Amino acid sequence: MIKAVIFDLDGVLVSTDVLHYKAWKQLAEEIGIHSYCEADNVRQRGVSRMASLEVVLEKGDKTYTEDEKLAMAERKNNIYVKSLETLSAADVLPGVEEFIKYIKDRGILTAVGSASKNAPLILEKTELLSSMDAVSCGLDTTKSKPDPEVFLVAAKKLGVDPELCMVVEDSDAGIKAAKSGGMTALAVGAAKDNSEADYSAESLAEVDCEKIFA
Ligand code: B16
Ligand code: MG
Repeated sequence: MIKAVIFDLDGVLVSTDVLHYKAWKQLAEEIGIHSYCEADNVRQRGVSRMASLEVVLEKGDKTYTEDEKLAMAERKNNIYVKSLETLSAADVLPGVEEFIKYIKDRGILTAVGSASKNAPLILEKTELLSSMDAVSCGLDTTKSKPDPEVFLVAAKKLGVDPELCMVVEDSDAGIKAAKSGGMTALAVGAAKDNSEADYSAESLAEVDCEKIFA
């Protein structure tokens, strides 16, 4: 029986991956790395900001100090946050509103479990914040997915046992995190073919809710 659903943010509720990509691309160009491309961005999905920076730096041949890396991550974040200015409820992915209504009508609790330190800002701008009973994000955690920390913090904030939580994820690292945290996993989008997931669908609009919650 599922008592709570914990949603990943980027790629599940809203598609900010293109904005992340554009900001990393701008930073890469600024530091003379011209080969960073969209295929590299796929490896940054669900991964922390500093780990994402390493994906960019791998494409160059220079080594940097920790302080230089922190400054680059901050620069990228400033570009990214600026691009979030125009984000609105219109950017919420198809099926999200209906899925949240379906589970809330059945008394199921909702939370977000996202690696992003910008999750509260994104939830506010997309008007999803009021639909969530708890938010667990990069500000609450020290370990990145596939570590289950971000989802375990969400379950704790909700007061629900991990075994009674279902995670919705679009990254393989996130599915691994959900399973190692003892949770049910619903894979969508890029992770839909992940064999570790208990359920899968193209997007939240395509989920067979009766099968999962009946
Ligand atoms: P920030 P998710 C993740 O969001 C993104 O997929 C990933 O590309 C990004 O590096 C990470 O958040 C950290 O984001 O720099 O805003 O703290 O999929 O876990 O919701
Ligand atoms: Mg994601």
